[in-house]
Amino acid sequence: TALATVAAVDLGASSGRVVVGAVGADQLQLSEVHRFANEPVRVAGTLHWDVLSLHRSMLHGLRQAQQTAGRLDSAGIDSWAVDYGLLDASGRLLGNPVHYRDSRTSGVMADVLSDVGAERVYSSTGIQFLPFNTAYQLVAERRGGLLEQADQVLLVPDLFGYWLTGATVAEVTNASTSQLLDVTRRAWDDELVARLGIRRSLLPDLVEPGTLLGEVTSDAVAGTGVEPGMPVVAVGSHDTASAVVGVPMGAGAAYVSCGTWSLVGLELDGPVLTGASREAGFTNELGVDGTVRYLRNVMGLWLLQESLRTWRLDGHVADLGALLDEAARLPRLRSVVDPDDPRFLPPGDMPARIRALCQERGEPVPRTPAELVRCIVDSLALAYRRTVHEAAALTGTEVRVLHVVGGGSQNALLCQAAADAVGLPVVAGPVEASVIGNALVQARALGAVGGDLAALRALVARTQPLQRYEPAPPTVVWADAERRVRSS
Ligand code: LFR
Repeated sequence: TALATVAAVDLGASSGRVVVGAVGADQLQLSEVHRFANEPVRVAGTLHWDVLSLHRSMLHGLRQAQQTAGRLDSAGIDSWAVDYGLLDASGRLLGNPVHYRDSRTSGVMADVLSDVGAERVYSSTGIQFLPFNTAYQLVAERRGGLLEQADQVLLVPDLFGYWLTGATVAEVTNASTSQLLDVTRRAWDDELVARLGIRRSLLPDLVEPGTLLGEVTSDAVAGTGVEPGMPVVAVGSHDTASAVVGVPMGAGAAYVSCGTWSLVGLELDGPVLTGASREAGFTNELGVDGTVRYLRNVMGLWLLQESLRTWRLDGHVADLGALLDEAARLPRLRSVVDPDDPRFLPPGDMPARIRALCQERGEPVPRTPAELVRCIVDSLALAYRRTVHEAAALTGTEVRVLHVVGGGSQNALLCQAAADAVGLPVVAGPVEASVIGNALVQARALGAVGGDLAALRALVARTQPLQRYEPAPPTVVWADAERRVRSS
C-alpha cells in the first residue's frame, strides 16, 4: 500500500520545527530534521516576529527534509494564530509582522465592542474576546495608516505558503481565529468586516485543510538547495487545529493542547453561540473536517517560560527539570492565582507579577523559584479544572477522560496535578501533536491514508507512546482553591 513522505513545518510561539513524517495505513513515523528558536524582536517600541529568520529556518529544514527522505511528496505549514503580514499590490511584504503580545491593540477591543456590540460579534463568529484577535489588530493597523497601502492580509502560515508557492489564500481553521468569520457558514462575515472599516478585498479566498496550494516555485528556493516542484498542501494551519487532529481521543474526551498556551476544551460538530458561552469566554474555532474547537485559552506554559527567562537574565542557572523536581516536594495549592490575569499577557518579569497578584489576593507570596513553579503548576491545573467543567456544562457533554498533548504532556507534575484537579484520568501524549495532525492531513490529501478523524486518531493511538495518570481520590482541596481564586 501507499506510503506518503511529507514535511510538516510547525511554528510555535517559542520554537519551530521541520519534521519528516512517513505515513501509511499502519505507519506513522516522525523524524525531526530541524528545530529552531522563535525569538521576537522589539524595535522602536514595537514587538515583532522575526519572519525572515523563520522563513530561512523553514527553508533550511525543508532542504534537510528532502536530503533525509530522498524525495518528499508534499509539505504543509502550521503556526500560532491571529498574526499576519500585509502585502502591497505587487505582492511585497509591507512592514514587519507584529507580535500579538505587542501593546498596540490596548483599548481597541473595548472601542470596537462599544460600537458593534459583543453579542453581534459572538453570535456570528463564536470567537472568544481576546484583545489580540486579528480583528482588533487590523483596526489598530488602520489607525496606524499602513492598512491603506495594503492589498492583501495573509495570516502567518499563509504568508509562508505564499512565499513558497505564490498562492494567496486564507486557510479556514486559522482564519476563524481572526474573529471575522461567520462560524456557521465557514465564510467571511462581510457585514462585520465592513463595520470595522476593513476593506473586504484585503481578505483572501478561504480554503479548507487538505487543499493543494500549489508547488514550490524555483524562484522561491533559488540558492537554498531546496528542490522546486514539491506540492504544498494546506493543513489545519492553526497549530491548535493540527494538534487537535493529533489527539488520540474518542467520545467523552476533553483535551488540553499544552504549549506556550494551554487550549482547554472539546471537539464539537457545530458551534455553541449562546450568551452563557460568550460570558464564560469560550471560543468556537473552526477545525478540520467541519468540526469546531470549543475551548478557552488558558495562559499556559508561558508563565513558566517567562519566569525562566527572567531568572536567566538575572544570571541564575534555571533548569526546568530540577525546578519541577523541587516543586514536586513542596505542599500543593499553597498559593494559587488566576493564570489568565491580563497583566501576564505581555513579556516581562513574570515572577514579580505573580508575587504581586498573590500579595493582592492574600495568598502566601511564593519566594523561591521552586515555590513559584509550584504556584504556576497548581494554578494551571485549577484553571483546567474550571474550564473542563464549564465546557461540559455549557455543551451538555459527559467528560470521562482528559487528553494532554504538546510539550506540556512531558511535564509529569502538571499532568498529575491536572488529573487530580479535574478528577479524571489524564492520557498524556503525543508531544508533537501539531506535527502529527499536520502530517496526517497531508497524507490523507495524498491518498496514503483514508478515513475520518476517528480513523486518523486510531492510527495515532496505535503508533505513539502515551502515558496515563490516574486521579488521586477526590478531595475538597481543589474546590476550595477554586473558590479562593474566583472570589472577588
Ligand atoms: C497556540 C495558539 C493559540 C492562539 C495563540 C495565539 O500556539 O495558536 O491557539 O490563541 O497561539 O496565536
